[in-house]
Amino acid sequence: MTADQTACSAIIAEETPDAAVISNLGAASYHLITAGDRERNFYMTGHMGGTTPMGLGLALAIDDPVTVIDGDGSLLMSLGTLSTVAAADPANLTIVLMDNGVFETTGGQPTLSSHVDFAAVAEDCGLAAFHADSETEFRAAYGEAAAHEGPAVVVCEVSPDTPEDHPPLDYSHAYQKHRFRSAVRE
Ligand SMILES: Cc1ncc(C[n+]2csc(CCOP(=O)(O)OP(=O)(O)O)c2C)c(N)n1
Ligand SMILES: [Mg+2]
Repeated sequence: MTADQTACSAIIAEETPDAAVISNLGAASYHLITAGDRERNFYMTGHMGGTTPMGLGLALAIDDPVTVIDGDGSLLMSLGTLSTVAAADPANLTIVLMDNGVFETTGGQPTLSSHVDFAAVAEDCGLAAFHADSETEFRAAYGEAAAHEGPAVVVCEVSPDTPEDHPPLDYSHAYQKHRFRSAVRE
């Protein structure tokens, strides 16, 4: 079974309305904006492997909850970040890994995600880890992860979608940076 990524993105805003949410480039951002644009959303653009590191930096800088929505291909590019997150131990950071098994944004080429047990890797790094493969499971797992007293990872199995089904982001980088920075400083 797999969860609907747009529905899970909406659940994040419902369960943690105050959270600053940083979404991976491409599909994760398209799903998040389809679920509902918020000033506290930051849509990563351009590079893979930087979403969780950026979330870690933000979580260390602010007291509000911070949620990262990462992709399997992108997290595999910076898997060591999980050990850095565990060492830094920010209680306000939740990492959601939307695992669709492919590089959805660039056309669905397979990643090596089926070779990796992300929850086990996170736990080996010292993080709490949860798993979900339906919207109902995701709501429960995300709620537990966000309430957890240390950083936590939620691995959510989702079906690949077609990026063309989602509207493109219509923001300049500069606009987005200023909007997000103002929102998290309030
Ligand atoms: C360093 C780097 N390599 C390749 C790309 C091209 N690229 C953009 S998104 C993407 C796929 C990302 O896959 P994943 O993290 O699994 O997210 P999904 O698209 O499946 O949501 C690729 C290969 C890039 N932007 N940066
Ligand atoms: Mg993927």
